[in-house]
Amino acid sequence: MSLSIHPLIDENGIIDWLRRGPDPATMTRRSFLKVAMAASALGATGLVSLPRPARAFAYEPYPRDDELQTVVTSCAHNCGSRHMLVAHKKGDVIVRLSTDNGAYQAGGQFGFDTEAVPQLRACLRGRSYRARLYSQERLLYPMIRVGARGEGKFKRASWNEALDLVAGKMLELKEKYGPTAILDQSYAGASYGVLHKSDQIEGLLARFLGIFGCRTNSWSVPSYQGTTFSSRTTFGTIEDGNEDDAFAHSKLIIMWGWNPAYTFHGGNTFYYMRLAKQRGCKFVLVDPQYTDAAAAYDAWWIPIRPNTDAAMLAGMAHYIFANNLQDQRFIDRFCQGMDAGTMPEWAQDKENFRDYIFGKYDGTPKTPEWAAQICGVSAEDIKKLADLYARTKPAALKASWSPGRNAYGEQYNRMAAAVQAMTGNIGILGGSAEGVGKAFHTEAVAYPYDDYANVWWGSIKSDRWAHCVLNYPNVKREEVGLWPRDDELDGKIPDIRAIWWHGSDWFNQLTNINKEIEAVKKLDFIVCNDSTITPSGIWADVLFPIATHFERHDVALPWYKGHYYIHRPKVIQPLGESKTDFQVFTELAYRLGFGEKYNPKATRSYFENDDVVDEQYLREWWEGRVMEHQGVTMGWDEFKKRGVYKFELKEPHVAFRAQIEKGEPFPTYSGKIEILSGWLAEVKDWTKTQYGYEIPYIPKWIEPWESLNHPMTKDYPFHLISPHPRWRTHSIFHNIPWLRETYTQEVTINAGDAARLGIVMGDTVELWNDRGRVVVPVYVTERCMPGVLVLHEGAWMDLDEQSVDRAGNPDFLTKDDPSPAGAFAYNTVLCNIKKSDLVHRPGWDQLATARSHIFRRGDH
Ligand SMILES: Nc1nc2c(c(=O)[nH]1)N[C@H]1C(S)=C(S)[C@@H](COP(=O)(O)OP(=O)(O)OC[C@H]3O[C@@H](n4cnc5c(=O)[nH]c(N)nc54)[C@H](O)[C@@H]3O)O[C@H]1N2
Ligand SMILES: Nc1nc2c(c(=O)[nH]1)N[C@H]1C(S)=C(S)[C@@H](COP(=O)(O)OP(=O)(O)OC[C@H]3O[C@@H](n4cnc5c(=O)[nH]c(N)nc54)[C@H](O)[C@@H]3O)O[C@H]1N2
Ligand code: SF4
Ligand SMILES: [Mo]
Repeated sequence: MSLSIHPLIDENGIIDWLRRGPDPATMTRRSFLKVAMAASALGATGLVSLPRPARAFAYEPYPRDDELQTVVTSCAHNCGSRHMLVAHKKGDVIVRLSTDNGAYQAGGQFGFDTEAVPQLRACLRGRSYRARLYSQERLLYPMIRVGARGEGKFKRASWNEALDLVAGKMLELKEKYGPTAILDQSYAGASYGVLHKSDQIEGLLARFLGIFGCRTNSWSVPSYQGTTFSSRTTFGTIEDGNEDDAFAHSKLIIMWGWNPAYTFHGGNTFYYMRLAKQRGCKFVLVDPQYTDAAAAYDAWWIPIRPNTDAAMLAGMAHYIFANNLQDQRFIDRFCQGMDAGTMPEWAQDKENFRDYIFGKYDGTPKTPEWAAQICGVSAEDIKKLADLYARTKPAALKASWSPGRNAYGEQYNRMAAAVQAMTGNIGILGGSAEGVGKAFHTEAVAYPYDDYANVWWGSIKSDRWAHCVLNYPNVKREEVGLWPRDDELDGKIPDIRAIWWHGSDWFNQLTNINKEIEAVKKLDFIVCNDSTITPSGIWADVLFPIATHFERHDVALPWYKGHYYIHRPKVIQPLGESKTDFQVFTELAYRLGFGEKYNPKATRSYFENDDVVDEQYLREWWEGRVMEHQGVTMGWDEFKKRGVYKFELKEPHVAFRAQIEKGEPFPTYSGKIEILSGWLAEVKDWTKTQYGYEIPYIPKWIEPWESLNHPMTKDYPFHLISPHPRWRTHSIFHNIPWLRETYTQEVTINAGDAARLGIVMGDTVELWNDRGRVVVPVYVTERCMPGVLVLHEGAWMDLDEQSVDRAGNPDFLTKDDPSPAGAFAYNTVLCNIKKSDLVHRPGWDQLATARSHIFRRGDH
């Protein structure tokens, strides 16, 4: 069997991605083998042949290391980190993957691994990458939909046919519906390379559609829009992060909605936190669930009702002020609006934070007792934590993004920043101002990034696209978070007729999928660029097969934290007929008449050979930016030989060190940490801003639209949160059998709640609310607080005839209502749960089996 013929294709050249065989849940081993044999027999008959056969196949006889060639590269993707992968290949086949061993960097040798220059060792996802590279779900040639949209039936097409179809449709859509007809849903699937970049702002698609003249932009970021809003407003920048190694110097680390054992934020976070532990650091976790990170560091767990964090932080602020534990010198020097003494001249009639906390304006002092009623944390614990934090120096309150993925997420992050500032833990080693937490500044773009980049004619909150499509033209600008313009298009609701997915599986990953399904039916055209079929791709009209980062030339960037670059050569030739996104957009640009403008270093032959041009872009970037701006003396050729460049910093990078130590201004309007925000205080008409709704100019507690304190708990008594999975990068890796063997998509419930509902470990349950219904196995534990359910994001949706999702994707239950600062309210969800007879399927990519839960069943 060879990948030159897709093993799942039928005699008419049609792949039916969704109907690949019997249900694994009901399949015996015997019937499974029969299906597997039938599938390989079909592949072997060779009904369709390719012009250029792809010779790669993963399971050739296993060669020894001395027969293999070693190539340094890295993972890509939006996974929370960036580690080295070392490909060991024979001919054009990767037969093994390993990782950093200290020997690849300049001056390093095998085993080299220091606090200043640690190894970049891959996690289990990275190490299983070969299974993704050579998976059955790889797209090997362009495909055009043949069945109904979403039915999953596609037919193979030639590149010429597919490109012509797309170029023709683009012209037609722009002509008929104007410059907002195509919605750009490019996202971070490939953001962390410098050349082959997918991204809402710096990405290849944004510039392509921008030059073409038809693009609606999606401006809000699922990860942390509330948090970015807070960081920009309070500190004037999202670069409020320390590098990982700074954690090793903390005496107290408060993991606030942060589980670095699962959800990576940086490449070596765990290592540095362990060093802190060894040096006597105390750990606290504020989270509805007792996480593995808390277990690893023996943290004091404070279970909190989801989305009530801003209230608890306000209660802490009250305790600190009331006991005069604040760092008043720091406040007086660096803060605006923390108290009456730090109010600027122009704001004498405005509220200040301290008086808000003491209840001067609304008659409600935000005491620990007041907070306790809201968060379910005792007043004693709130005081104890506030006392510990205020008296321990240096202390890192790491306010992660998840609690900010909430209806008023920006208030949580602004409140956390106020508490970080009042204790003087900003700009000092071992403290923390995070927030977004972006740390070391890398040079991030190697392709033309100019006046044409990120041009748009309409720009909306990303989670409001379905609302926009379904209600067009009767939509108010604030409902979709329309970004203001200074031309005649201002206020014009985009007439969205098409979507383009590039580096995103957004149909599976945004909120309220059932509403998206309604909206997608109204669209004229959908294109998906991806290297595998995805749950989004199933709904596309055209699938462009994209070469993975093993099959193209690039340089990898760290993810928010990390100070290094990893070379990513073309390790193997692209599988099947796949091309890079840059090749696809360049060729389309030629067909639409702006090829040279789009890719100025290329000629049209780029579609056949990208090597020379990509090398030119990368060399120019290295020599002109990295060497020029970052003091690197290693040349491009030497970097390529090594595969990695690690910066060695004189001291750990700490955000705002210069502001605190040297008195440089913060990059805000006032030059101070803006607890009272000057620009927020000035807004007159919120509907004319992209936010649409009022945002208070000091941090405040605002009740979210769904929570355990809401009357809706009568029908939906559980608060669902959906953190990020350890075993996947969102939806990526969901189809990897090796990883599936280690976990199952399951919902976590408190043991007391489960007992009350007659649910035991391993039962199949259904979760539902007004928006949708999903089926999953259940995990029963004392480690989750009562009233809370935990279901990880990213499972590949798998609908039955009644629109029930058998795979357990939480985004059938999440809500797409507009949150003022643009936060995605993924964690603001009420639902109910019961034992179910419905079938759970780990996913329609059913070769991947998930069996681990079977062995954990309560009755075994
Ligand atoms: N319920 C719930 N839902 C959530 C979240 C949550 O907390 N709860 N979190 C949200 C967050 S923070 C995020 S960031 C989103 C992530 O949402 P997505 O970005 O949609 O998620 P991924 O699964 O990473 O999908 C990226 C896709 O890009 C593809 N890709 C990778 N490299 C390339 C490339 O070079 N070219 C092309 N064309 N494609 C490529 C991958 O194959 C993959 O299909 O999910 C969000 N969804
Ligand atoms: N393994 C892995 N790592 C990843 C990713 C991935 O997909 N897989 N994705 C990356 C991306 S794109 C992002 S955006 C980041 C996300 O990073 P985070 O936002 O930090 O991560 P989450 O996993 O959503 O949530 C972390 C913790 O917050 C808790 N939590 C949820 N809601 C609340 C709440 O209301 N209050 C409190 N106090 N705690 C709450 C959860 O129980 C969980 O333990 O992770 C990155 N890292
Ligand atoms: S954390 Fe990310 S970059 Fe690192 S090995 Fe895992 S998937 Fe790859
Ligand atoms: Mo994210």
